[in-house]
Amino acid sequence: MLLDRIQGPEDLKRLSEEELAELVEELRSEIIRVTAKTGGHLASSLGAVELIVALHRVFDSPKDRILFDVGHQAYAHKLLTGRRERFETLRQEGGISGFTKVSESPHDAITVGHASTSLANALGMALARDARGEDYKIAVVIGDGALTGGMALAALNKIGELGKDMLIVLNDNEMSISPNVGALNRYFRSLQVQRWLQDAEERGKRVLERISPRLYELADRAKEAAKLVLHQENPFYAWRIRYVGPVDGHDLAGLIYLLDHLKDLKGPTLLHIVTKKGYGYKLAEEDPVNWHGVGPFDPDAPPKKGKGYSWSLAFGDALVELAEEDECIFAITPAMREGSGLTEYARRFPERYVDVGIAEDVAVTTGAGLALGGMKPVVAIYSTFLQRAVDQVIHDVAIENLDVVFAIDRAGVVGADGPTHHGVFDLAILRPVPNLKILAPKDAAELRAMLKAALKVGGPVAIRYPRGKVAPAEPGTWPEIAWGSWEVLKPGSEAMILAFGKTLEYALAAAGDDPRVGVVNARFLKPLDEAMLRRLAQEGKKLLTVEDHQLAGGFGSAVLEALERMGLKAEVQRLGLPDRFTDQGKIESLHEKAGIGPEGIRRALAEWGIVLSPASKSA
Ligand code: HTL
Ligand code: MG
Repeated sequence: MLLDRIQGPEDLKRLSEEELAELVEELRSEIIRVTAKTGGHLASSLGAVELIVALHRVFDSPKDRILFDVGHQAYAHKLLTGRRERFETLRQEGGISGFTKVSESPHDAITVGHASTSLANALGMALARDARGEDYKIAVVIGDGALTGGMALAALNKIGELGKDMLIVLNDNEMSISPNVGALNRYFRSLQVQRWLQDAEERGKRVLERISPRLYELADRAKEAAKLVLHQENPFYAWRIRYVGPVDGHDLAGLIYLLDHLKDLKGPTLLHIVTKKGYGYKLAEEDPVNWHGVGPFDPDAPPKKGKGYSWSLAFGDALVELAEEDECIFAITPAMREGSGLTEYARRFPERYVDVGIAEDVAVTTGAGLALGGMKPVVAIYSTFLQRAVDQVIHDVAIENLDVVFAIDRAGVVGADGPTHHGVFDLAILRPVPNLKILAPKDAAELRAMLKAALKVGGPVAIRYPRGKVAPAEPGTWPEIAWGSWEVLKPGSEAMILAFGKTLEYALAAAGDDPRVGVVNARFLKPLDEAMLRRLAQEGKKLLTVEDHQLAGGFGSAVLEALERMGLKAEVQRLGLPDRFTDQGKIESLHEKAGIGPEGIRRALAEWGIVLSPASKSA
């Protein structure tokens, strides 16, 4: 295999054009072979193979900096930059990241996972480069989805003003995870043919002729129209950024030729390439939404998505039922329709559904506006991505105590996506915010009860639930929940484990049927059930808090604060994630490592002389 001979990008420079084409095929096969075992962002990575080969052929990484936005499309980059052997460990515990990561390789220019950060990083790097009088090149790969984020657009605004030298490759596959949204995206679709009319028309013509005779012919015919678009309408021109494209992003020779011409241009240039998500793998091409991120799969069969029922679907199904009854309900997603369980809702209530693009800040403040306009917005957002909208929650929603419900999915450790995606800061972020209430259900029925109650109680309410499976609740049933109440799931004579959501399972498993250890479903995280907490403390119970969240600022901290506030003394131990970033890996294994799984709970109880044998675990 050619790939065996590629130790780094320099080896790529020695290959012939034919060999490069062969290498592209090998990269695709290797990405499919390994992703079938590890799972990962297959469709995005397949669509970027030619681009990545062309970039490494033309630029000199790591001297030149190649930045990948989100970093989920960079598998070919990993394979070409000395990580061939370790590629099998993709997304596994102790293995290489599914995104680019500075500490993993000198070829990874930025550490990513969240979208829309590449351009601001590139701006900063360009400022640093110029300040230090260095002369390396900066190339940015950003998807059409990532370009919907305000951060990307704001960075472009500054890059254009300063005229910093960099090449921005817009990898446009018309897809975010689901079909992309936004006016800019509409505009891209309206671009039938573009020409490179940068300084000399003839030069542009030659390039175009070389890239694609068909495009050249079309361009010639549409010359006047194209000019119009280029000079008067093209939004990048308004940003003072040179625009080139759109060109075929799977034409390797064309890409290399073009990049070679663009790499030395002064000022910022945006090359718009059009690619197909999942390119080269039929199943993924046909169903890019389901092949965006996949678990391990059989390469010859469609992916088994959504095996079983999930927390996301439990939320989405409940919201559909509620929206049938209440015409004021409005659902908002920042580009996560499928992941948030809103596919059916979007189909049923298109007029009360909005995908704002990868713009969590806009999602939250649109919720504020909807509430001010008299609607009942539900903002569905992953815990990790809510980090992008902290000020919007505080400033736009909470200060005026607006009726906005936050459905916080993927709360807790999420597994193979690793530290960029773990949802382990939301409680610390949200707990100090006045007016905001925070809930966490133990099962799908309780999620339904909470969602219904949240829409009624008024003011902002956040409901947090983990990634993964949950048993479906009975449709049409709406269990009542006493607002603010915890629930004793199992009494205990000596110690009570206070847990919520995912860690309740662990608490119950650890406690087994030992009469000394009880378990409380601490489902209201703010406000806490202070009446129950007072009672437990007064009874002299030892309290063990367990949370799938950073220990700092989380639920255990809230319990300590409440005890102090009430002037109560109790023996307390807190289990949660330690003060370091949690690695990628299997959720249960990461939990055990952090000591919040059943073993960790048993160890903590043993500190109090309550020794439970794993065998006492009830079925
Ligand atoms: N919100 C933020 C801030 N960051 C991320 N990463 C997401 C949501 C979730 N997400 C991805 S990949 C992706 C989203 C929305 C779509 C990106 O579309 P783009 O790239 O057009 O940029 P493409 O896949 O090649 O089409 C991940 O979490 C990996
Ligand atoms: Mg895209």
